[in-house]
Amino acid sequence: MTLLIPILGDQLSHDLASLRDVGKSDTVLLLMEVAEETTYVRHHKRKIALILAAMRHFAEEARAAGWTVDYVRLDDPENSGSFTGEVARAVSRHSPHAIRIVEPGEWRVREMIDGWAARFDLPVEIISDDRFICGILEFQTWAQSRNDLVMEFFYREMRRKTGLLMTADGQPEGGAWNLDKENRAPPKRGLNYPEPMHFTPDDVTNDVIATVAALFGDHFGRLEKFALPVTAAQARRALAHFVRTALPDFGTYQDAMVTGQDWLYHSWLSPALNLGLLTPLEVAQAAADAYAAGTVPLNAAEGFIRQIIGWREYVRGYYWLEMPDVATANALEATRPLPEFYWTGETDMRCMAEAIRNTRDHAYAHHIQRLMVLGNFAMLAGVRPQDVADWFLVVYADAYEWVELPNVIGMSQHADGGRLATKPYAGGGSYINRMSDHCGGCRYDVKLKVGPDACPLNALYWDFLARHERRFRRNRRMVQMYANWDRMKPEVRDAYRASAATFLDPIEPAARGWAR
Ligand code: FAD
Ligand code: DLZ
Repeated sequence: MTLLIPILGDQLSHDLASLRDVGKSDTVLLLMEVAEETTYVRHHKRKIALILAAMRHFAEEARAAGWTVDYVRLDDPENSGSFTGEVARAVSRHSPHAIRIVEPGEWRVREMIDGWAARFDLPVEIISDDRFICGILEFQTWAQSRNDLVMEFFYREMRRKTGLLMTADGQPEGGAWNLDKENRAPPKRGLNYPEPMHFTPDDVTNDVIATVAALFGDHFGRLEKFALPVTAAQARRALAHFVRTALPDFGTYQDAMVTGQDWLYHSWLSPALNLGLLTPLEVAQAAADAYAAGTVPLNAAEGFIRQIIGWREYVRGYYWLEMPDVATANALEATRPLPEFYWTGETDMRCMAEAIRNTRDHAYAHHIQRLMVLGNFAMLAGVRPQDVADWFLVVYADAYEWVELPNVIGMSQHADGGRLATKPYAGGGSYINRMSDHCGGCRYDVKLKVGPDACPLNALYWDFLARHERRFRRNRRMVQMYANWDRMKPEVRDAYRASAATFLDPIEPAARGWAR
C-alpha cells in the first residue's frame, strides 16, 4: 500500500498538512518541475530560479528526514510537461492506493486536481492548506455575514483569532486596531536604509541558475546576483535580520519611495512566505515578539502584522470567493494594451523607470511602487486589466495568481467595480512628489499641469476622473475631487483632457509574447 503525495512548487513546508499522520515507509513524495508551470506565463527568470532551487533543496531535506522522494527534473527526457502528466507517470511507477494533496494556490491547478480521481481511478484526498490563518470556507462564511468586504473588519477578526497584539482583556494593544495614520511619512534626507540579508547560491542553486539561463534566457528580468533564501533555515535568518534591522522603521516609512533604494524598510519576505519556507503566523509572531521585547514601536509591529494576517489572508479569501469571474473583470471598460515600456523601462517618467528597473533587477518592487506607480499609471491610462494582471504575474518572484490577481484586479485597477476597495487608488504627480524623491530628477515638471513638459500623471489623473465621472461622482470618498473638478473652468478641463490624449496616443503597445 503506497500513498502518493504530490507537493507543488509553492507548498515547500516540512509541516505541510498532507505530511502529517502518514508513515514515511509507505509514502512517496512527488515533486515535479514541469514546463506548463514554468511557461503558462513567461515568468521572470529569477522567479523560476527561486522556485526550482527551493524545490530541489526541499527534496534534499525531505530525503534527509527519511521520506522517499520522487523528484522529476525539467531536463528528464520523459518529462510530460504537466502536473497531471507527471502524476500519471508516478502512478505507473508506484501503483499507489491513493493520492493525497494539499489544495493548490490557483484555480487553474485546482481544476486539474479535481479531475485526477476519475482520470486515475484512485481516491484523491484534497486537504485544506492550514498554513493560512483563515480557511477558504471560513472566509466565505465571514463574507456571507456582511454587506461589504471591508478588510479592516476581517483584520480585527484575525487579530482576535491569533491573539496577536491583543491585551489580556481582548482589546487591541495600545487601544487602537490600526495605526496607519502614523505610517505615511515621506522619506527624509539622511535616513539609513538596511540591506536585506543576501544568500550566496550553493551548487544546487547555481545548477538551477545555469538551467534557467539556458532554457528561459529570453524571459524578462535579470538572473545575475541571485541572493534569495531558498531554504526554510535561510528564510528564518532573513526574517530575524529584517526584524532587527528594518522593522523598527517599517511603519513610519511604509509608503515612501527613494531612488536607488530598492527595499527601504520592507521585508522582502514575500517570496519565501509564498513558497512556504515561512508561515504567516511565525512571521507575524516575530514582529509581535519584537514589540513585546521593546525593540520595535507599535506602529511598526501593527502595520507589518496587518499586512500579513490582514491583507495577505484577505486577498486569498477574496480570490477563492470571487474566482473565476474576477479574472476577466473589467468594470472600468479599459481597452488600451499594456505599454511596451513596462517591459523595457524606457520611459522618461522617473518613478516608472525606477520601479521597472527594480522589478527587472530583483523581481521585486515594494508595495507603493506596485500600487501607486505601476498600477496607478495603468489604471489612469485605461490599460486592459488582464494585460496588467499578466505583467504582474510574470515579473514578481512572489507572484501566484491567488495573491496577484486580487491585488491587481481589485486593489490597483478597480476592475472589480469596488468589491475589494471602495475607492480607486488613483494619484497624480503631487502624490509621487510628496512620497518620493523621484520628481527632482525627472525630465517632466511635477508642478506643471499640462503640456509636453508637465508630469503626465497630472493630466492623466483628471482625465481618469472625467472619464469615470458617472461611476465615481457619488462615491463619498471622492466628493472632494469632483468638487475641485467642478471649480475648474471648462477650458482648463479641456486642456487636461487634451494633454492626456497627447501623451497617451503615441505610446507604443507591448510586443506580443512578452507575457504569454
Ligand atoms: P512588506 O512590505 O515587507 O510586507 C510584509 C508582507 O505582507 C509581505 O511579504 C506580504 O506577504 C504581505 N503583504 C503586504 N501587502 C499585501 C497585499 N496587498 N496582499 C498580500 N500580501 C501582502 N504580493 C504578493 O505576495 N504577490 C503578488 O503577486 C503581489 N502582487 C501585487 C500586485 C499589486 C498591483 C499590488 C498593489 C500589490 C501586490 N502584492 C503582491 C502585495 C505587496 O505589494 C507585496 O506582498 C509586497 O510588496 C512584498 O514585498 P515585501 O515582502 O517586502 O512586503
Ligand atoms: C510558478 C512555478 C514554476 C515557475 N514552476 C513550477 C514547477 O516547475 N513545479 C511546480 O510544482 N510548481 C511550479 N511553480 C508553482 C506552481 O505554478 C504553483 O504551485 C501552482 O500554481 C499552485 O499555486
